Amino acid sequence: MKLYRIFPLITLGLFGAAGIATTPKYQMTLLPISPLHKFSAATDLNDVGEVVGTGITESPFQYFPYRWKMDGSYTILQVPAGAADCTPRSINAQGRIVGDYKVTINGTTYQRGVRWSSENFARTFDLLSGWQTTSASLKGISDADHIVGDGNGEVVNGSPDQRVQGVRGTYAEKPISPTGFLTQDANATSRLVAVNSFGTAVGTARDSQGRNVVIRHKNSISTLGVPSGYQSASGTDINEPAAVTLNATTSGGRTDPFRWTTGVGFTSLPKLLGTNNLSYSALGLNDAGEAVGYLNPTPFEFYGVLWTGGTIHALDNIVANRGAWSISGATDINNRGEIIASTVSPGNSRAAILQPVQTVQIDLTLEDFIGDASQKLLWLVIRDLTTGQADTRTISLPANTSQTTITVETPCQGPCEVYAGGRSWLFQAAPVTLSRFGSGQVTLSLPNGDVDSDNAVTIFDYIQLSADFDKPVDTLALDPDSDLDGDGWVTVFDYIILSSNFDRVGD
Ligand SMILES: [Ca+2]
Ligand SMILES: [Ca+2]
Ligand SMILES: [Ca+2]
Repeated sequence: MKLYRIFPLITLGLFGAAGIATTPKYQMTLLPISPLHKFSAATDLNDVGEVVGTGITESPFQYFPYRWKMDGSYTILQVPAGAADCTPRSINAQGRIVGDYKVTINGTTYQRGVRWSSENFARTFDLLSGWQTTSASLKGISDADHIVGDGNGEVVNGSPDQRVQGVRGTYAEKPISPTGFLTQDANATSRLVAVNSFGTAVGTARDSQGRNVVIRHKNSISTLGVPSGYQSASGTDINEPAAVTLNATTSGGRTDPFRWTTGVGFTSLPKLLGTNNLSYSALGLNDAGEAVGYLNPTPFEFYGVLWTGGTIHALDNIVANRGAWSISGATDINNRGEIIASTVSPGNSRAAILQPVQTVQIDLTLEDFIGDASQKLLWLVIRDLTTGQADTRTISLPANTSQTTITVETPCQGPCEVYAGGRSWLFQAAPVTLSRFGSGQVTLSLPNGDVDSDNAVTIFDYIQLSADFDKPVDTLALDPDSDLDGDGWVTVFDYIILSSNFDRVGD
């Protein structure tokens, strides 16, 4: 939890790598947590905007499993009986989740794997049944329901094997199968941390020279080795094209970020200018090959980074609204370019989602209005049809106009709907598709006549207008919207507007 910012960031933003012409722009949202929890951390996200991680209490530190959705809601997931420190590690497109928890039996603490259905039912408390396991964890689930992780205690010839090894299976079936080791010495270990929907997993194992090397596993375990000149390496993520992120460590103890791709092999990921001697870790990868991770110049300093378009960005430099929060790391990036990050401010540490910023231009007309539109607050809602996220704000038009163009930035992306309405105007919706960092345009013309603001022009609007009839608007204590056209009086012209839109219902 101790994440200090003491490293001067004078070089950030001065990266000289060739690549994209425009700087990506991101918006940050802290993920909500229960008032019972102080800190939070995110571990994984899927392509429909669901995030998993933990809410954490302060004294003592205890970890509770969370699933967040982009509609702003969260669920504290069911915890196995007797479990402590329950952590979801991965979520797939179907909303299925895997992770681990700790349980203490007769004074000994065991770690065990767990999986949750999309309905929040913790399905498997006895993962690795038949093993005498003290340590088991599920680390990854693919969109095709492959599960990978690690565990010890496989019973071989009647006795448990205490060496940690990779395990894999599918969401629906038991038991989980062991992957074995690269070598058969007493210190052998293997672990799997991520899997793609073709069933190819990535992880780390000790080889016959005692080095940690990057491994893949589909039908059997195989080594990718280590980048030339490095002492050890560990795999961190794999995408659908089977590219891998990994980190390699020098004899001097510096860790460098790499990608491995089929037919190419290892490629080092760029560093921020002037930081070549500092350690980096690449943690998460999307299908386009974008990666996220962190720079840690000392064991206590962390700065989140994004690799995209052949260059690197410090996340602090490309997030528009982070306020007092610094972005100390990023765990994964999905195919929409959304990033789960850890953020720190003095005394606190919270999980956040970073989303690409898109732009929408709305050409807006308030029908049948000649008054001062700046006095009429309206609602504008941009809804992301993929994630359910609703970007809601109030708007007002300039004085003495009933028509204007409003340009707003939004984290909504892909197929979206734009709604505007409120006061005496019916809500109208228009579809728009927003490519990442792109822009779109909609035209909305809002019918007038909804005196009581229930988004329909009905007899009740007629009754209210009748009650206010022939009065100046400044004498109407409760309902100035009876003056539909904004000329200051409730007259026959307002009746005509209401009549012409009678029985209409807003979107
Ligand atoms: Ca990933
Ligand atoms: Ca109405
Ligand atoms: Ca009027």
